[in-house]
Amino acid sequence: MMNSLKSQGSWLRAIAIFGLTGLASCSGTGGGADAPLAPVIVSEVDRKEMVLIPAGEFVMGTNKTDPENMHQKIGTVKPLYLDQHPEHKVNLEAYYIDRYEVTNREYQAFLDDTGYPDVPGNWENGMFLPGRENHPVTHVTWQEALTYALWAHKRLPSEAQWEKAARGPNGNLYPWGNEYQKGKGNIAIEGARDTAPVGSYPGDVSFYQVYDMAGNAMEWTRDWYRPYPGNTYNDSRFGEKFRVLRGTSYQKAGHYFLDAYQFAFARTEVDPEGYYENVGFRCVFIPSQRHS
Ligand SMILES: [Ca+2]
Repeated sequence: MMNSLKSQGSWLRAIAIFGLTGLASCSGTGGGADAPLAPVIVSEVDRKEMVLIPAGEFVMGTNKTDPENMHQKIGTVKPLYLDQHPEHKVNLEAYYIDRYEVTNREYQAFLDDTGYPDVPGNWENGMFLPGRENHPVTHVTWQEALTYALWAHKRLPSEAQWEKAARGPNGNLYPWGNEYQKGKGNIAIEGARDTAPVGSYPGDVSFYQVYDMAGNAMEWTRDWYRPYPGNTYNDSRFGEKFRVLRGTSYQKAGHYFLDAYQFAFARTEVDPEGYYENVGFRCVFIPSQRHS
């Protein structure tokens, strides 16, 4: 990953306060508080299609192990799977999640509307490159992604929200099922070796019809890198130092092409002040948190 740092100032806090007081803005949920939730909505601010993930339990994490010590063979610091232990059930209230990753064009609308001062690091002269309007925005820090989410009256997904949307109600190992199938997503050498327009890999789709959860850009979640309840793996990196990315990406470098990183429960922790060429995001909206 390419990584560098950006500074954040009081401007972010200003929009955060605005966002937290203005969570009321998605259409299509259909009237009163007791009305059934629509399966699909279009959010009013960024006009993105969002898919309902119904309330209920799902399977999070895994009990897989790495008996061959593959992580030593590939030279990674972190043992495989241990930070994803144990497999456990999580009950979430209903929420909506963007069907697609946030695109360059959508991020441009955010910049135009807010005057936010920092543009993604791969843009030129304040604009994304020609022909890339529907590619996922990348090179954005965690706080920039969060600021976009607040502007759109949404939130960044928790790890649990992201993982449920990817695995579905039956705990799929991959968004599309339990068997890895090459070419399903824009992943490493199987794909475009670059970001692709969102949704352009029709096989990279989850039970809930959410796209690009295996590949294209990795995605920020709002969560710190912490152990799951009942986890016994003692990692000094746990705590409020790193934010968790979910999914893998087009990037072919490093170890991310290995099977262990393709599972829908895989976690990648990174410095939230960095920005990365293969990291973007999508947002969630929680109907019960709407203001009346
Ligand atoms: Ca993705």
